[in-house]
Amino acid sequence: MKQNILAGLMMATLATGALAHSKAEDTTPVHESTATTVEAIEMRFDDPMRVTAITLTGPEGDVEIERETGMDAVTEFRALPSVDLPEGNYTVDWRGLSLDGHPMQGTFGFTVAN
Ligand SMILES: [Cu+2]
Repeated sequence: MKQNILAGLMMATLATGALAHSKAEDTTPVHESTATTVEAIEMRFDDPMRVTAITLTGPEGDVEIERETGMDAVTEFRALPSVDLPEGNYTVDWRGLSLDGHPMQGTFGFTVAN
């Protein structure tokens, strides 16, 4: 019984710790916005984040993007699409590690319409 309570407390603490980190709420393009052109994919974090993986998926599948930001933990991440994005809906998926080692992930989407 006592062990169950302890386990429950530890779970709650872990969950709270992960939730305490800000996600990349502040992005370029803005989540659910429509843009005519997209020159850069940007994400801003309240706490430094080491972005370990990022993908851009469009109407024709994965789009190659070139990281300007390396593998250091940063509050501002930037990557550039390697081609002009055709019209359609796009999703950015990223994974990262916060400074204290918590695995984080997020997603945001936008539309390109000329
Ligand atoms: Cu943490």
